[in-house]
Amino acid sequence: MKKWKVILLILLSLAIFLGLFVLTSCQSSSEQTTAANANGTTQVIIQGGEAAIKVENSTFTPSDIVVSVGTKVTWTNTDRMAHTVYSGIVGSADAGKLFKGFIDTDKTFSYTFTKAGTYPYYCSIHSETGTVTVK
Ligand SMILES: [Cu+2]
Repeated sequence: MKKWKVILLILLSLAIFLGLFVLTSCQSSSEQTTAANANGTTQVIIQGGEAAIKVENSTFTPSDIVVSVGTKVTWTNTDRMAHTVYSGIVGSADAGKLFKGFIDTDKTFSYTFTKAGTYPYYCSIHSETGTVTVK
């Protein structure tokens, strides 16, 4: 009788442990995946409908993100100075054609990417750069 109770208790705790493990592993895989590139930069893959990029110390963080079509990307400026988010490459003919955002301190700028492609962007004031890859 006693042995039977011990076995039941072990089985029960094992079931709880496995349940928690499955639950936590599911949660971590649904939101975002971070992988290091060969060149040492961090690429963040966002699978949801929204992505956030911070502008701090004149740097876009993360600078390279991969999002799915239809994702709204929001840049938040936490610097004491203003920054801009211009689509394209500095000096190119299509610079600032797709989007052109001015972000003051503690303000945000958002753009929803509706087509697949690679979208480089830059700050027209300090020339920091980033890339949004839409898949
Ligand atoms: Cu800037």
